[in-house]
Amino acid sequence: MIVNSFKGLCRVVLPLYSHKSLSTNILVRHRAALGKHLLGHWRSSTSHGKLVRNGEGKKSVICLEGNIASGKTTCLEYFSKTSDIEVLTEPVSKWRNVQGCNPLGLMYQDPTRWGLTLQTYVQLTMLDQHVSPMTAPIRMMERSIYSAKYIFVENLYKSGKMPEVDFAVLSEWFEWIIKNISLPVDLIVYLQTSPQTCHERLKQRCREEEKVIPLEYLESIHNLYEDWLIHQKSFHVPAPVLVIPADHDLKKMLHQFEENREKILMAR
Ligand code: TTP
Ligand code: MG
Repeated sequence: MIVNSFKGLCRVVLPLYSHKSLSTNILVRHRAALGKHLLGHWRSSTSHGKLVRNGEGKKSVICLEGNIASGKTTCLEYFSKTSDIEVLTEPVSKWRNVQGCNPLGLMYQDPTRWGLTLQTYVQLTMLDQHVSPMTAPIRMMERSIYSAKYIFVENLYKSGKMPEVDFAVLSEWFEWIIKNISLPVDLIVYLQTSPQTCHERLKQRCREEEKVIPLEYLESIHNLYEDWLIHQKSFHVPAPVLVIPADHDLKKMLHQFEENREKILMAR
């Protein structure tokens, strides 16, 4: 089921930095650093003096979304066997170990203290994935910078576990990023599960940090996902949504992935 067709609005952009509050010195250094990072991967668009990635229009980006343990990695692994697809799994290992620290574990132990720390790092690592040069005509990636903000940050804040000032700082960062940097997404594949199924899978998988996750947490994440991608009443949806029911066993899921192959890979 394709839920909506909205695409491309935030397709641009690293503006040439002319923000009044930046000093010339910072401006020059900023440009130089950006130039170094982006050289070869980006070009200035002719119309608005904005930067977009070379060949961006010819490639397609598919983001896999769904609750914790909904089967995103399994789906990615399945499609990684297809040629011409680049698969980017979520950088969970980084979230568990950044220079010897474990922000994911800390967040689950004390969300109020460490939520901002984890989510700042998640936002950085997701941004890094979105802007990294594509190595194939199709990219499939696990989650997106959008769900990190619209689902996880939102959940921490709404449940009273993230202080208002932390939420405000993260929100300003996020808004700046999506306004100024091109993060094209052509299709969202939503693996739709019941929170109960995810809870069962979590228990089986037994990731150390996640042992403390109660069913209610998965229910909150589920509701935020449904409001965003199914009812489309909470936040901007950056691409059309393909929904795949994902409560089934592995065999049936693989079958469904195959059945949806065309729809997924024709995202362009
Ligand atoms: P998931 O994105 O759910 O990855 P997964 O590998 O568990 O899912 P699947 O089985 O479907 O492949 O997230 C991994 C962990 O990171 C999980 O405990 C939730 C947490 N997390 C946050 O706390 N904040 C975030 O912004 C994101 C994206 C994840
Ligand atoms: Mg995964």
